[in-house]
Amino acid sequence: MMMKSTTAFVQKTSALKRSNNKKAASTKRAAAVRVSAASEIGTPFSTWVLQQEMKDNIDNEHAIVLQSISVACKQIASLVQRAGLAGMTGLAGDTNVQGEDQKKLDVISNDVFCDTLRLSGRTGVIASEEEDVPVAVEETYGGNYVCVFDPLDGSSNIDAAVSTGSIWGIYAGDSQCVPDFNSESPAEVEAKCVQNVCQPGENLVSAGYCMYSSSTILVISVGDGVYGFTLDSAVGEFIMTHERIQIPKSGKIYSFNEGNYDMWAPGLKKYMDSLKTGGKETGSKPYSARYIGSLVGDFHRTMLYGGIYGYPGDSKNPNGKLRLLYECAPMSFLAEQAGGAGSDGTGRVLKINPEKVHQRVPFFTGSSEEVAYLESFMK
Ligand code: FBP
Repeated sequence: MMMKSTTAFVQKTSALKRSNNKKAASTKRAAAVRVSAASEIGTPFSTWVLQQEMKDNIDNEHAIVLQSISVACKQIASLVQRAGLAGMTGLAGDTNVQGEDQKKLDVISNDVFCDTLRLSGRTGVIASEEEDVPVAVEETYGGNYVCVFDPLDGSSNIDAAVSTGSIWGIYAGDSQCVPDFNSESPAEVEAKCVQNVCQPGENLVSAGYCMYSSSTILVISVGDGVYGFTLDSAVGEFIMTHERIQIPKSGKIYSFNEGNYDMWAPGLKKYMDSLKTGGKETGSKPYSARYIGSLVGDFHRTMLYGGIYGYPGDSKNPNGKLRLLYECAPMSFLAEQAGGAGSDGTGRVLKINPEKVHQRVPFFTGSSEEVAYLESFMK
């Protein structure tokens, strides 16, 4: 009897234990599901874009423009990867409006971006680093979004297969300023296009870049945090790998072309010298220098590791080298959305009102404390 009741008791408790374990396991699974539901890592880009629309961060027209840009980036990623194999390295034989020798891939990437944006039917005006003037899109079915872009940044690195990238910014079109092809002269249409694109960065409704490197990574913000998507070539889709990126508040990495040091202003030279003795914590370990020579590559590393990237003005180029509209403003939008900063040395780049489409500005971006420290030498 005793035995029987003990066995029964043991069986009962182990059954109880089993069911408790089962319950515990299912609670854990439920928790895991909840966690995975909370974390968006693994979300395909196209799904994320639809989710932004459901959150009213963007409208359907804007969603279509973003999807189109992701397609253009996939095409450029494949072109860049095959450049050496397909004879697409070297010069195209022309110069762009900046007087720079165009690389073959500069021209091809520009065509890819222009065609994809035009055929999306949702852009009204597009402006590119490789186009002299902004172009009014005739195939617009709606949306009138304005897209400014650098189709292939860091072109000096292409032939060496070092990181390059595409950069873009999107503005809402100026409804008072829609070009009318029927009644307006080409000059009037062009003037309206320039007015549409020459908007301060704080008017941006979204911005992003795509880095072509050991991985192809698309980084974007629609004004509600910064997200990163890595191209999974097996499925041909960008998959979320970086969620709500936050730039570390400070970081001991600087990224400047110090070859221009002698042409810099005394304040900037003093700043650069201070980094070699620990910067704001004098006597601490010196900053490390990292410079790929491609804004997208240097910016992406700065987003993840912290530190500062800078392209100052100097005695030869008082406004530096980088273009406000399609390099500095989009990157400043992303930096600020990630808790960092984008400055011209004295104030926010996003506040600057562009006077010309290809206007250059001195540019400093990265960790908020590092940019503030630099600015303290520039005022
Ligand atoms: P483009 O390649 O689009 O003209 O961009 C300018 C750029 O290549 C940046 O990507 C880079 O940070 C910088 O110029 C490098 O300039 P430098 O060779 O003078 O250091």
